[in-house]
Amino acid sequence: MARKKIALIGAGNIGGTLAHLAAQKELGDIVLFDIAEGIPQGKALDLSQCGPVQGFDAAITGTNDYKDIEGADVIIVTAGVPRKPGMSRDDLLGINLKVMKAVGEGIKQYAPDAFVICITNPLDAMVWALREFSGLPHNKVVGMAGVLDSARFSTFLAWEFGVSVRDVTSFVLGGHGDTMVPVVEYSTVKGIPVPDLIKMGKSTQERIDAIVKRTANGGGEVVGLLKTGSAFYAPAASAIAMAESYLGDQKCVLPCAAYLDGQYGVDGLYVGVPVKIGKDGVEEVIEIELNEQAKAGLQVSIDAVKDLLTACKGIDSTLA
Ligand code: A3D
Repeated sequence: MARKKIALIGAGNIGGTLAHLAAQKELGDIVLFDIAEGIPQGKALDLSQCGPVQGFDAAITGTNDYKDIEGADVIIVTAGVPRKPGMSRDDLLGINLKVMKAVGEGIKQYAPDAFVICITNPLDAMVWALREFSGLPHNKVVGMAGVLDSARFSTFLAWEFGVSVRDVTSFVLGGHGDTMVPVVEYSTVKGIPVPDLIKMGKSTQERIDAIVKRTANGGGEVVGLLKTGSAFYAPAASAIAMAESYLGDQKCVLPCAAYLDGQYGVDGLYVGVPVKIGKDGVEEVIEIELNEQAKAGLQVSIDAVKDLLTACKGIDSTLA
């Protein structure tokens, strides 16, 4: 069987971490692409030299030429600019929209059959624009945000309850931004919903509310500490989980920014919802019952995504 090919567009902090994780897991051969000359080549060489120590066989190459992504099975896009302290994700819109155009055209020309995972911010708008520019089917282009946001929520819940992170399941819906909706009712410790744990005296509503708030600001908290960039280890791990579900036809249910055509009453937008990822990409959007508060939160989030798309259309007339 031919080895799979993983193309990483953007060889910065997340791109380099993605390459390391994909190599360790032997997901396939890896091509690191960046416009910066020397960075993808240098990282590829350094990572290749991990192989003998760590015992992986993946071929890792760096390039500045889109031709080298030809035939990729999975493409993960991190190209663009990350946040600095004081910047919102939306401040990145104008710069990263141009980047999505170049990346989308490269994918369209060289890897139209790939499963594409977008990470570039502002996520819900960039994944939509990338899909538009690439022309790939909607089920083959998806945004990574919910897996990371849920991982942040789960981490804080595990700390709160003093349990293993493996026992915590949590759900975050909506856009990747301050309007994201962590759904407490669907978040559990070994199947016990968080509201029941509050009733059992294991935490209080106030403490859970604070965790919800911290989750929504999870990226900003890391940016504030790093000062020179944004989170990259957990974002990379999250995208790799999505790639593995596709490559292995695992059919994992993962919260992702997926294209909605009617589900949750939304048409023509990418919004964070639970989806099933298997060999056909996004195989199903799972519509869960939401309480009134979550519905209202989701609507705020959807409106914020709509505003971003209007801004994109104002910048690039081909998107209108
Ligand atoms: P960084 O380390 O700066 O890497 C970005 C790379 O993109 C750099 O190496 C650039 O040279 C490269 N680049 C810029 N323009 C182009 C282009 N036109 N073509 C190809 N490469 C280009 O950033 P990072 O890896 O930390 O973050 C990458 C993106 O992910 C940013 O937009 C972040 O905001 C975003 N991000 C999203 C999440 C989500 O959960 C959605 C989390 C963390 C970061």
